[in-house]
Amino acid sequence: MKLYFANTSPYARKTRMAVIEKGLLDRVEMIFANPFEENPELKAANPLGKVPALVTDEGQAIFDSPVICAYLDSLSPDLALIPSDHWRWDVLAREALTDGILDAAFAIVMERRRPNEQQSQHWFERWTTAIFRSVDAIEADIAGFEGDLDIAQIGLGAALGYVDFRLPDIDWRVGRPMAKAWFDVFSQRASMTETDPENK
Ligand SMILES: N[C@@H](CCC(=O)N[C@@H](CS)C(=O)NCC(=O)O)C(=O)O
Repeated sequence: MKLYFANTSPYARKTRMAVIEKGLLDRVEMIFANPFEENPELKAANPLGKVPALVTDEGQAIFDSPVICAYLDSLSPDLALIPSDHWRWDVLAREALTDGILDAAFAIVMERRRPNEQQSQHWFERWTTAIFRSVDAIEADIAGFEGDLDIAQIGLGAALGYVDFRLPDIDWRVGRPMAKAWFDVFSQRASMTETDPENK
């Protein structure tokens, strides 16, 4: 199968981490694709023109990142990233929270690239508050991100890693020692170090 990715994309990072954690590296051809440049191959795989996008061996196009991760998870029963028992909805809701942190952080990054006079303080504040409020919720629920690896933990690693990478002024660690300690440990996983945008 083919995975279209950009090494600075946190959404793509999440899927690359899932590939590594599921032991699927030898089955995936990684294809670099800059979504902000003309790229017919990427648009054929994902009409939205976004990375990540995956094309299966059967030629089926799959996106976006949560769906790609669910597909990868379905390929082998070992190390289920999305449980099929009653914990499923807790894990998926936690994954959605981490995806929401990513969405807010990515929106801030894009907004900062617009001309100064077009930037919206209202939206900066709304997105920044959403990030802090979500990390507060994770701090209070840190046990939910411990134990056997799941897709919510991968999502949290990708989300906090992206905030550090692109928005170092948003200091989510202050007053959140549990989340900080969690990230310190999680960052040492091979799937995190091998996909770190600052190592490329
Ligand atoms: N919800 C999507 C978001 C993907 C996304 O926004 N990717 C960015 C790169 S980080 C992109 O390709 N942006 C190009 C664009 O918005 O046109 C996912 O989870 O995969």
